[in-house]
Amino acid sequence: MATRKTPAGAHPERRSTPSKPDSASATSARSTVSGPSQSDSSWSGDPPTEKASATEALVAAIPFNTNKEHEYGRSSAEPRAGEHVLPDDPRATASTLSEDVASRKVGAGKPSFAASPVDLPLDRVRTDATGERLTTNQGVPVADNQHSLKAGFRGPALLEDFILREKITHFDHERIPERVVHARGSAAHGYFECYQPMTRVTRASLFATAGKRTPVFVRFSTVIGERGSADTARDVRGFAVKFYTEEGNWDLVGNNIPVFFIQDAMKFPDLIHAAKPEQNSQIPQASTAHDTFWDFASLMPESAHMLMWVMSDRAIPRSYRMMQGFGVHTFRLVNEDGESTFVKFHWRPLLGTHSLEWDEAVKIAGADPDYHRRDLWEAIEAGAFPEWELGFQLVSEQQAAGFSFDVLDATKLVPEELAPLTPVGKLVLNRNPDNFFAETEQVAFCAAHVVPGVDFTNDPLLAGRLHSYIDTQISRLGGPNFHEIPINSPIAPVHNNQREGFHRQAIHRGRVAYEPNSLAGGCPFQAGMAGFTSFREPVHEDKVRGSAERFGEHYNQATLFWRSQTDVEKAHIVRAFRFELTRVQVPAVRRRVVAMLANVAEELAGAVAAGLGVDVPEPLPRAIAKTPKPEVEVSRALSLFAYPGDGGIRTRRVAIFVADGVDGAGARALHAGLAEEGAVPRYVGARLGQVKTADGEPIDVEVTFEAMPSVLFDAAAVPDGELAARTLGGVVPAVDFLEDQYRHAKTILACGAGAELLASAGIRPVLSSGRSDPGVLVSGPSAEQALPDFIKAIARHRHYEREMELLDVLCDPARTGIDIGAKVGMYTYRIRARS
Ligand code: HDE
Repeated sequence: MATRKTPAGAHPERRSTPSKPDSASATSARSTVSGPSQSDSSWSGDPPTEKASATEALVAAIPFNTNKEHEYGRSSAEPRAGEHVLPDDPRATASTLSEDVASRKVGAGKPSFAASPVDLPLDRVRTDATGERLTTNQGVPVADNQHSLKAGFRGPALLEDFILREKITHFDHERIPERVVHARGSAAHGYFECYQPMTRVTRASLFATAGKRTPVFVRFSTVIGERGSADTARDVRGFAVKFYTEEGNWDLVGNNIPVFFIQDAMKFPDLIHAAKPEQNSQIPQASTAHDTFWDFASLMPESAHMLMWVMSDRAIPRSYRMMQGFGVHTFRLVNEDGESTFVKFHWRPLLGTHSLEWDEAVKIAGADPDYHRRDLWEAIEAGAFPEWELGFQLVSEQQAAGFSFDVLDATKLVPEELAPLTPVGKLVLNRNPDNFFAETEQVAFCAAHVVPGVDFTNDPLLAGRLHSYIDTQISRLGGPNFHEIPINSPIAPVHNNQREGFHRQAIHRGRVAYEPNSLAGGCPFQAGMAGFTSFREPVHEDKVRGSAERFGEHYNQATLFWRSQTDVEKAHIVRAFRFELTRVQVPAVRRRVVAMLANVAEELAGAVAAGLGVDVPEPLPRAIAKTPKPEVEVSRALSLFAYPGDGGIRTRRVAIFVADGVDGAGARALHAGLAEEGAVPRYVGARLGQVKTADGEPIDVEVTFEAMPSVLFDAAAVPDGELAARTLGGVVPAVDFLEDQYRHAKTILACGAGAELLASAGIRPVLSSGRSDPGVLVSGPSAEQALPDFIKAIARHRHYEREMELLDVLCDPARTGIDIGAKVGMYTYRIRARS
């Protein structure tokens, strides 16, 4: 390796010594909460392992700050160059392992140390400081980054110190306003691949040919919480996709719930003011469980349908990767002939739709507030790229006119029984951002960003959004040129006569900035029919403020949603309403909500009322006299269990309990077998360090029961080993861990003597009905033999029989007439392992 010339007294440039990738670093990129303390066992590596290993080597190469002793006294006036080491493997200093996933938006993607600017928007602005010296923003090398300029060692600091002032000034202005809604979010790059030409219905270029790939940037978010709030709050999730198409950017700015609270943009500021922390106290953070929200919601009965979704487990997803996305509004697709079809956009995750338990979500908010952010990041780093399928629900204008509801009303969905989904392509997220601020924070989505072939409808909620998004970026991103921020800039060329404004990047050549012109040969010229043309919808009515009659029916689809839920989902909805309304302080508000629910379903209102200690009041009066008969009574697609996914256990986190005396071969077999299936196994113990196994080969504990409690795992295994089981039986966090695994309906395996630990936690492999619990596996001592059944059980995600003790309810969403109130009442007792 060539060594750079270094000034006298400075450190010669060094390179970190590569170390053999080891088991210690093997899972660190896949589960970033903790890593083991030892790194001396052998392991055949893979990219995440190698990156972790290279990072370890780089850090170990600088064991302490060798400059510190030169920063005081006379010698400090002649600063030494900072000690620095070049990584042996460039991935050690890379932001993300997924950097080497190339894409048209992000370029070749390799961490580039040679300055080779390319035209593509993001690679052009990527910088990497590996091996570089520190400079000011003007590129002036900084000799000393420790001290301000002073008149004498003990003298006053000097105003002349432009280096200090530049550094502090920049720091003072680091923050920008957070998004007024959807402030908390996480994002990733990827691509959309078209399955089949959809030219019959749209001229949009991304749907033109099978196999065509369009780069995307996708941001997921919660709505109400601030930028630093916990990921697992009960809330709607944003699902915003920016397609960088050849004909400009298309932003499909959707949610994980297919309907919305309100019908008209006029009410959006009211809705958000009611849901955000209250005006006087700024309490509560990231929660709708307070007076102002429910006061507003119960005075706005059109919110009933959305409230059902938000009180369901949809609002506490297990992962961004395991939730659906919806465009919510009815849009139009327009083909080459100018013909239009109504469309609803649906994203379906390949991993299926899965959610957390409420008690789990609450505990995760403390154990790992970045739970969803970390989950997305880790999956992409590990190469387990999340995927969704895009489906079109196509409806003709004539068909829509015959529906009992109005497709322009965003509080209504189109049941799949009326219009099935046509799969049109897949979305794959395969690269993490390099820099959160530059990409995830500065990305600016806008519901008005459409491309030729996609158009709007007269949905009055959508109309307000077409204005709002650009407007809000102007204050959030500091001016009208936010489209030039690299993450926002299209890969399609941009030419127009818009000029100047804060932070202009483009240097427009020539003297002409108007059209028509002849001095620039008429350029840029309007595209005519090749450009975006609005669908020629005839409009001939009075100018009014008001709504169509069909908008006045508020409950049919809330009832449809309720009826389409399984018993366990219904019980969770009831619990959520009870929780939220218990937090409401004004009894009259609670009563009004129950009166609203009385219009949705009697059993729902009854069960909620019982939890609040009130009788069910008279139902709220309806806004329209005659309720239209709905076309569909039950829609299977509305149950969370309708899409269990592909049945794999990829990226599922599994705890393997270890302590001295554990069956080492069994623990290792579980670790290896689960990793092979793409799961993320971790050795969990009472402290970091090694445990002595029964076969003498030690195991490195990767994380402790306290650092990563049960709620951060999808399943747990206790290998054989009498001494280990006895020891762990006395470790309170280990016993608590198993109790929570049980309580949250997760899979638990105990091999051989490991069953003793289950007994310490009061866990039995049978349900109280006497049937065996499919999620509690008690096997013989051989972990290897137990592994296949363990994997199958984890793939079921949860074993809700434990809650409901009704095996068949999951298969029979049409079931009705069950006394949910009684079930919910019993829930607390039944689910406890020790009862
Ligand atoms: Fe938004 N919404 N919204 N919204 N919305 C914003 O735009 C707004 C609505 C959605 O990851 C803001 O850039 C109005 C429905 C997502 O950056 C703002 C109305 C749906 C995101 C705004 C709605 C959404 C936003 C705040 C009613 C589902 C996050 C910052 C008329 C279809 C995008 C920003 C990201 C963000 C306004 C209703 C989805 C203020 C006025 C319905 C996913 O412009």
